[in-house]
Amino acid sequence: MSSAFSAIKIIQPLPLKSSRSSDKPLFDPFRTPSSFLGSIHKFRFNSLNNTPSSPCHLRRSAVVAVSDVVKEKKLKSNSSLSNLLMTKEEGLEVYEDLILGRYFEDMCAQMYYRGKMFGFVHLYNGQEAVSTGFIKLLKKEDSVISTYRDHVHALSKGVPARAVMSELFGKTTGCCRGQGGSMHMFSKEHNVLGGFAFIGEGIPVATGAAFTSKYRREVLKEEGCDHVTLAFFGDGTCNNGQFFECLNMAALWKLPIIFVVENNLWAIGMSHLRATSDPEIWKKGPAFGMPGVHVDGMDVLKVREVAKEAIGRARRGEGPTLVECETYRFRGHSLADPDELRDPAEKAHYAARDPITAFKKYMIENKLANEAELKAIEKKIEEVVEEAVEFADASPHPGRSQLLENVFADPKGFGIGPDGRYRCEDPKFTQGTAHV
Ligand SMILES: Cc1ncc(C[n+]2csc(CCOP(=O)(O)OP(=O)(O)O)c2C)c(N)n1
Ligand SMILES: [Mg+2]
Repeated sequence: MSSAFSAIKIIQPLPLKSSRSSDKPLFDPFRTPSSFLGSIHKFRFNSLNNTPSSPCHLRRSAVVAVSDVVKEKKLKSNSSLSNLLMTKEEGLEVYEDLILGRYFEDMCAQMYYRGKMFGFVHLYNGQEAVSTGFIKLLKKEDSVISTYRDHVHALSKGVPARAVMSELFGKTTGCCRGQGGSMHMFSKEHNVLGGFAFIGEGIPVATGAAFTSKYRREVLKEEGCDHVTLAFFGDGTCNNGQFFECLNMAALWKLPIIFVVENNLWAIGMSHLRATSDPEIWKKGPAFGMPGVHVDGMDVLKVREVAKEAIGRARRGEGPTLVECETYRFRGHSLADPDELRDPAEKAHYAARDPITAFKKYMIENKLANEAELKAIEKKIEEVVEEAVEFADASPHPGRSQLLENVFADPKGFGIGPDGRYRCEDPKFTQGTAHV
């Protein structure tokens, strides 16, 4: 099979030549007209409400097909099973993971409004094709780093639904023993190296994880160590310095990392088109010497094709890739957000492109599954999510002594008193009488 990357929007770094040279590079990204986001020059911003006129229309007019390989296969897919993008087993696994992400988040909304969760809770509805498309291709040893919108990344990577739900409930059986909560999913066992509440904070951690893989393989001579790291973050985060610093380091050291940008067009209430000098994020890859790829993030088949190629490159030691997935969140920024800023027409436009509905259609039309098989998966996941809630609800709260655990490397003098006991166990602790 020819490389999907050869056909997708990918630009290799320019040769180092003077712009005055008559010997021009064949493919100059700065000269290639892009239909992405429509023509940026046509935008008219309404200064009162911070919304570009018809952003979804302008943006969607430009979704770039991921690859001719994908298109060709899709066209032929009715005629022969061998032309399909995935096997029946893979398709069922993908469908199950998409459904798990959606049902889990819907349940979180219910539990949040019933007062079972604390703090901010950011849901992933609408963006499932990105998590599933990438993470289901990973090995257990590969790492995933996320943001505060992290539940579904953890689930795709195999953290049990009950451990994620318990974490959200703040219970000891949670994947961080209830100490992390919604924005800080972590599982050493599954190599989920954290959700991070400060935007951009996870990118250097991911870069470090990728450096570890390379160091183990090349310096410690662990030949089997071909582990790959995925860093997930949003469009708004791409205007932070850590993003640029890490692109530089990853390209310089050819690290096995994929920077996965989930461009959902909004950073809380700030439109991406209004906040970013050049909204085509993928272009920043070639600027640092790595491929930049742009994919329709509402289509799990396309995301998966791009992911395969990027993960393969990283595993072969060919270095990092920047992938911009155009996606959309179906709910407000967090469950505390009334979501009044976004245009209802924009929301309806993306709702009609629901990645789960589209994939279900693909499975049925291509006879990869019938309605009954998919229904059975939905029923099974419903039970998994319900069981996760029951488990979380029945689990114990952490003891008071856990409050100061993992806060100080050596808690003596801070969390632990001269008697060797945690100060927070002293009944007077909260009255401000304990000596610290
Ligand atoms: C360093 C830092 N600055 C500001 C914030 C406040 N903040 C929380 S979410 C957010 C927007 C991020 O948008 P994006 O990266 O597009 O992610 P999305 O929420 O769309 O998934 C901001 C600015 C923060 N968490 N961290
Ligand atoms: Mg965003």
